[in-house]
Amino acid sequence: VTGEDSQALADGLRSGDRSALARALTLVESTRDDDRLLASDLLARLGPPPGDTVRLGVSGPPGVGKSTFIEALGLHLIGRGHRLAVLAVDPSSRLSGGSVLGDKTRMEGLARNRNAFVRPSPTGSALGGIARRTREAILLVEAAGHDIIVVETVGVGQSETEVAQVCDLFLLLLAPAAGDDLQGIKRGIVELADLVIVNKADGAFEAAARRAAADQRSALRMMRPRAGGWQVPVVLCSALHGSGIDEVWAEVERFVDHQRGCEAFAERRRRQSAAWLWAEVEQELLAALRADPGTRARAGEVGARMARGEITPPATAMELVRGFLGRPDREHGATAADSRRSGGQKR
Ligand SMILES: Nc1nc2c(ncn2[C@@H]2O[C@H](COP(=O)(O)OP(=O)(O)O)[C@@H](O)[C@H]2O)c(=O)[nH]1
Ligand SMILES: [Mg+2]
Repeated sequence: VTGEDSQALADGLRSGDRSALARALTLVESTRDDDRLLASDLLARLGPPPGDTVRLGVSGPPGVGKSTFIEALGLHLIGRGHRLAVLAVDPSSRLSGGSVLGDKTRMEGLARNRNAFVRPSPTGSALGGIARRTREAILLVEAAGHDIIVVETVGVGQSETEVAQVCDLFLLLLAPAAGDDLQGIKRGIVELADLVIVNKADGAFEAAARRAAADQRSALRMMRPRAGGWQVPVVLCSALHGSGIDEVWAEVERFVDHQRGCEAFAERRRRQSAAWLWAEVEQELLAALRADPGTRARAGEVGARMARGEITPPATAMELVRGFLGRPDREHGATAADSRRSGGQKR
């Protein structure tokens, strides 16, 4: 694996070669050490990301119509001259064998369109979590000239918080179920939303959808406003019939203008970069620690004593890390801060 390979890949994807983009995405999804190195080299060769892209996170309970909505919104945007990339995030796909097929059939129009690129979630575990792969994938599709990035999650918990960390705007899709109930979506997830959409506002569901939207509006008024005083709007749409899609996009544009106007847009990306940096530091440190023979040996030695309760995992962890950093501190009660005060010399 060489630098020329990653340069060729970078050139290929920047020139719009779809197979180069697909290969690059496979590379950032890989957890192999040599692939990680090449991926990091490739990302470095892409240069700074274009500043005028919009990254949308789309979330909501399974079956609410996310894929149908993304298809409708995506085709609408392509009609307006945009280039779209859809990245699916599905932490369950490893177990279920993937929702890949379902998604592809609901996004047929996009899958066939040359101004769109649809990437189903990879199977297999993602080292470093969803956020890491998704952040890298976003940079790749942006370098390939896509200006609107949609990240779809399955909407079952942890993935929402991770997706909210990588997008400019977090869009929550709800649909009226029997009895106007909004499918028990967690309050914590509603609090992440910058825009709430009540889908399936059509046919037999329409009246229920209107009531659900009104309920959401009053619930949202009770929550504290978002960055820069943004009041989260609630929009009705029918992804199936394509109604309300214009209104949704108008609200997205209003949000982006609002956030750019008060610097919140750039600030959010800055915070996300900082969070990414520390997540990477964590990964690197942990990988180095786990690979360190001395640390492994010491961890093995203390196993039996830990099992007997003679020493605790937290104290042992501290000792292992200090040992790894080359400043074992055997004094009882000493902290990392103490050893910094004493000059932090290797003892
Ligand atoms: N009536 C109605 N059905 C919809 C609408 N949007 C999606 N559906 C249906 O809801 C089901 C789940 O849609 P899908 O997009 O796969 O949901 P996802 O799991 O959230 O991605 C499918 O049968 C869709 O045809 C809508 O606006 N109105
Ligand atoms: Mg879906």
